[in-house]
Amino acid sequence: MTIVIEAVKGREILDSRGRPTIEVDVAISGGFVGTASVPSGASTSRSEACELRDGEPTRFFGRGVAQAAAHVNEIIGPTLYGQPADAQRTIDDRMRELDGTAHLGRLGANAILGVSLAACRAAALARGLPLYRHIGDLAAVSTPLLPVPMVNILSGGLHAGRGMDVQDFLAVPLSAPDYPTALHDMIRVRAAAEDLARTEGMPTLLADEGGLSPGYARAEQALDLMVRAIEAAGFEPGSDIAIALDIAATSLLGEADSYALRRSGLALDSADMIDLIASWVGRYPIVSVEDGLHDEDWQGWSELTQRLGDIQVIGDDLFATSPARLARGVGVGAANAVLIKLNQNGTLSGTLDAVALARQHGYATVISARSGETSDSFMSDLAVGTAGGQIKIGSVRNSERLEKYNQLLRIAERETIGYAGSAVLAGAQQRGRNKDDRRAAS
Ligand code: 2PG
Ligand code: MG
Repeated sequence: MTIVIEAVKGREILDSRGRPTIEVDVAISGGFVGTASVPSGASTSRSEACELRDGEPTRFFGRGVAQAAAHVNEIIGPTLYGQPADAQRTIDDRMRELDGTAHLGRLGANAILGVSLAACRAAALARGLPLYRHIGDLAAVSTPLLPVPMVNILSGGLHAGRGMDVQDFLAVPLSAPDYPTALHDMIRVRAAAEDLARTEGMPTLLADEGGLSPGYARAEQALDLMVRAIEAAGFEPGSDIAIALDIAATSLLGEADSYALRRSGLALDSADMIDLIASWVGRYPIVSVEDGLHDEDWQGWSELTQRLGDIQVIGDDLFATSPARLARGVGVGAANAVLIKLNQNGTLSGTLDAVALARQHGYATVISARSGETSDSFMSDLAVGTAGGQIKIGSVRNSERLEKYNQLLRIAERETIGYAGSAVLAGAQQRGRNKDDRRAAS
């Protein structure tokens, strides 16, 4: 039976920061309706797909998306009526053609992504399959996998009023044997960090992704707190639970390509930044560093990747979930892992292409939320269906985050689905070998 698109409806809703975003319903034959909504970042790459905002100062401070919603209703919808709903790539290609710009700025990547995801969900319903299974078919991945969650504990940067220079300090479960245990471990670390912050007179108010924002001037203070929280929760730092950083260096750019770490009073060039990051990695149990340098510092990225050796080096703003940028990175040895954000790319098919390319070149993938989110848990199914390996949702607070963690719990009830485990982190195997060598030498 052919299932075809019968109606497409776009609307303006509000996200977790109270800012407008797009929600779309796609109705298909058989009475199935898929609904999806679109996230929005604060620390954005200069290369990500274009989020269309009205710029009308009297509505939502210029952040309205009424125009993007109108594009869904008046241009994209009518073009797709009668098209097969399960032909995801054809739908996505048709929308790219219709837009006609490289970054989807005419119709808006927010409009296009909303339709792309809602159509996918409607097709999954029509096929009677869980969303992750349908996504697995689209991605040609036959064995779904539950991802390792890297969980936000402390925030600074654009997620917390620049209270700290580094944007996010995250915990990574290494020893948990399954997803529910990993999530429970993260809850324990988050609670311990909050207890320590309270006891030490730090604020316990929440940053944009539900983490704490202690506002330390120096990253080392935050790293110390992370280590103490891991210990206070009863874990061995570096063996049971490790640390990941998202430095979000593009948003630190000061004058003449220097990095302005204003809270710590430093102005650094690329080589100094690499030294600073390497010094943190040498002193703390850090297993993953994201966006240590800005999104056009390709030369610096190759050096950073070599220098950090056996840990995970993630490109977020650098790659902007663009297969072309990822291919360039592979060519010059920039990073060994890629952050995957649906709205940086603009369509589901384009996002799946980025995941496939990463896999082909041995880059690890981390499926990621944005700092502005909705209750849509599509990304959880994306992570499982593509066997993405790792997921970054934010902290274990606030419904827009918890809905995504909870969706993974629901999926985890199906015992046929395995758990990725910490071996999926880039560099993990090399780290293991180095440890064995050290043991043998002593
Ligand atoms: C990031 C994301 C999520 P934002 O930098 O990785 O933490 O933040 O959505 O603000 O780009
Ligand atoms: Mg990032």
